[in-house]
Amino acid sequence: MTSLDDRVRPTVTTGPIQGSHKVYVDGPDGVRIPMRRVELTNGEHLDLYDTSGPYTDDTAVVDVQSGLSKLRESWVAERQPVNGAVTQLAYAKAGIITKEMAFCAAREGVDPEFVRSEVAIGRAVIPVNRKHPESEPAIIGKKFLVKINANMGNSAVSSSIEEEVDKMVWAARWGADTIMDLSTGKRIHETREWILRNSPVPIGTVPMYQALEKVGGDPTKLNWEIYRDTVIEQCEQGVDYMTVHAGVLLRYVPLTAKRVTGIVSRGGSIMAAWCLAHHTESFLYTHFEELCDILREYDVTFSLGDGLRPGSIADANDAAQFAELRTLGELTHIARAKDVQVMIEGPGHVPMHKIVENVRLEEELCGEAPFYTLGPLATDIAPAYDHITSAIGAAQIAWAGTAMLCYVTPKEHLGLPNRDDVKVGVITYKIAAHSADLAKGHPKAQERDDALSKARFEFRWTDQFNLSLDPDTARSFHDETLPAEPAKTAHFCSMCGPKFCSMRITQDVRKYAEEHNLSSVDAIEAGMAEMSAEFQAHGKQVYLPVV
Ligand code: MP5
Repeated sequence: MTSLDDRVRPTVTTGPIQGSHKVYVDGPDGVRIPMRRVELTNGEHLDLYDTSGPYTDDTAVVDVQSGLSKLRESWVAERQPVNGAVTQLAYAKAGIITKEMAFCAAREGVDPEFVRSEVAIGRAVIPVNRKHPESEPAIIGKKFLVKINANMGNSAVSSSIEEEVDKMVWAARWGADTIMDLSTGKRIHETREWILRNSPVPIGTVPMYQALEKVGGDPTKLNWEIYRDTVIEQCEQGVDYMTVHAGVLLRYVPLTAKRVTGIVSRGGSIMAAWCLAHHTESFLYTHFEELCDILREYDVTFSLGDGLRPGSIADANDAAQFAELRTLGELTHIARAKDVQVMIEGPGHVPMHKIVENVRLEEELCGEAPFYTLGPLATDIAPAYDHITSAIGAAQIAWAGTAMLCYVTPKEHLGLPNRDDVKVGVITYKIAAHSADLAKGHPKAQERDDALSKARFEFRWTDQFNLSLDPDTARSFHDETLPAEPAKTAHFCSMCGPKFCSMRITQDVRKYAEEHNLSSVDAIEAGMAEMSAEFQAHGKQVYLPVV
């Protein structure tokens, strides 16, 4: 029996990304790791990290009405609690390598013991609610590949369950490592159920949004009991991590009074309104230990929200932002002592010269808990291009040690993203994350760049497309001007034409060197000497008469 309403009929994209197919590689402890294999025309292949789930497996039967198969069901059922807890953190502290840890290790190409030790000290998290057995575990921490999150969810103005399920599958297809369902409109519970039962990646939420809906949208009517019951409801459904804005304290609210953009976090502004209306400390803060006890039962990870993040360049790194960060640090240590996994959310809008300070402070105050930032946007002047303004900041903050980047789509500040915006956001953030992996010297990151560059230099156009983050768009751009099949092996494209292709000219130089048994430098010199002799032979004239 499925819990999904059969009147809802989503259609999702299935089948492999062009030029690749799903393979499963054997990992430690009997786990099988899904990978995306790109077959190259020179007989080689490259296996890529794959977040897309069974949807890209040609042999899998996809039925969204019944949901994905429950990969982790037996893993969860087989194990006993340690010290009364069932969290990855508790197991890691006890020296136990779980199947989830083994799975993450194989995905990242590292030793399982390394995964365990990073989780044990809280520098990495594996967000895996026991009640979300469909998900394929992923590890978030600065010693691992930089991850990206894609936000979705409806609003009171726009979207349906069908659209949100489609966007979820679509985002995972293009590389989203986690997805947040930030629905604030109608049918929040049902939308989330559909997403959870069909998502191959961990799902995050902000429970406050649904709690607010339960009290008719009036923040002053909220209370701990309604919030707590909403959290339990979402834990039961299988949400893997939850944003909790527990660092917005009553005394911090006045610190935002002179800001250019005030409080831009939805959760943050709701809590500030509640604290002011009741002139009482936030119930998220005063009940934090109880909240830990709930999350611990399910192994739900905290994503401690940055309710006071800067929403403009002018407000970056101000007193309100850093006061909250200090409180998030205090809460991190409380949660960890209770064996609950923790990530810390970060900004926002920050100019480039103020980015690194954010990471250093977060690491110091929050004991290196994985940092999870929203961009940041490096400038405020480009609405409609904020996937780019934010990817500039995201690449830098990831390089400095941020573990997960929350994407920003071209619709940011303007409207709810559609399917096309979701893809642009995901690809843009894969660029930022991968650039940081390269700069951090992740051992396997450069393999893909090298394979693509080699294909480019050797005019293996199809391989160049297939190795790219977005093969469909790369191919269609090329084919816009040179659609014929022979152009797929031609030694030029329409950018420069046949005579001006630098790569072809370089190849000619190399060929010349080989034929004349010379090194490249010798070949250039020999070639110049040959040209010089020709020049002399023609009477040293720069311009020769046309014959
Ligand atoms: C939110 C968000 C919700 N947009 N992105 C992440 C990574 N977490 C949470 O935002 P808000 O505005 O703080 O409620």
